[in-house]
Amino acid sequence: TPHDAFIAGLPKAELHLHIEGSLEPGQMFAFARRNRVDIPFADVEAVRAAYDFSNLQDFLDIYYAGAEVLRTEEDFRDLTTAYFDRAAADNVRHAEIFFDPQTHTDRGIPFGVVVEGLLAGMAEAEARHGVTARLILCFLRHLDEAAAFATLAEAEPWYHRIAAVGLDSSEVGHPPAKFARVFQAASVHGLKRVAHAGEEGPPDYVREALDLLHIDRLDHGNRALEDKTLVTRLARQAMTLTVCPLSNHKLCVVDDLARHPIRAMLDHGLRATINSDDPAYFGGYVNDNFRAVAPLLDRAQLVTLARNSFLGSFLDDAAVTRHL
Ligand code: ES4
Ligand code: ZN
Repeated sequence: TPHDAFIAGLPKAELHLHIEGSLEPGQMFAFARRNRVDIPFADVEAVRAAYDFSNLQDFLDIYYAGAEVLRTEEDFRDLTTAYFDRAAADNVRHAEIFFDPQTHTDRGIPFGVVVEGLLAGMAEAEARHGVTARLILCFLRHLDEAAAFATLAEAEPWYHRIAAVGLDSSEVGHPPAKFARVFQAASVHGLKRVAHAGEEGPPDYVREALDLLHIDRLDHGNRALEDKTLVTRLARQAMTLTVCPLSNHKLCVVDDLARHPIRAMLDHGLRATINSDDPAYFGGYVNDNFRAVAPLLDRAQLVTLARNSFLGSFLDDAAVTRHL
């Protein structure tokens, strides 16, 4: 398409990336082999064939199964360096990556193994590519408040290495209100706050994320568009939305990429960004996600999206200015 070279050349930040969702099928087999873990797939083609989802839960079941091959600090380090190699190739200059500690600690992998592996990968990526990175600790919202508090406590030795807490997994039935006290505690420890909201859940969940979790950034937010008052509020407060086009299509949040609401979001004055979410599962990295919606946009809007990714990042003002 005509915008391809232009998209590739834009410096970008990625603000919505689940590192466990960057596990490519080939890596899944490599980690399974070296850790002697059984996986229920014959080959890479069989894995790809299983990636046909009709909603978020369909995907999550397979995503949590895939994460079982991740066992050692080296696995988390290698997963992270591989993601950053691909991101750097897309001219991603900064990334704020989610991790799901409960997916691992609930299998007996120590919190420290996970986070030290990720941090080692981030340091290696910065040395190789000059790309900067931050960590966002996500709580699994299908688990209870006590489990989230326990995870926050386990993270205590690493608070200075973690930029923010987030909220992910099965949205409907697990409203932000369930985690208001955990997010309050995280903020007392100096952590910023983000949450998935309005992906499958209603506009009220977005409002709760604002009012009860005091979020600094909104992950997805698609369904906020159903509520005019909410859109005005998000625009007025310059809330960053981390939008994920290929994810939206694969999970049937959007039935046709040609009708993706990214254009409407920008037209409403929302600070939208483009992100890959779980690139190994949804069919592409950041540039693929830009390309998926590029037919709906002009060059100025592509620039706005890339610029928004730095404005919406947790980099300090001086670093943001250097990127713009
Ligand atoms: C996720 Cl797309 C999405 N939504 C909610 N939770 C998630 N965890 C990983 N990917
Ligand atoms: Zn996500």
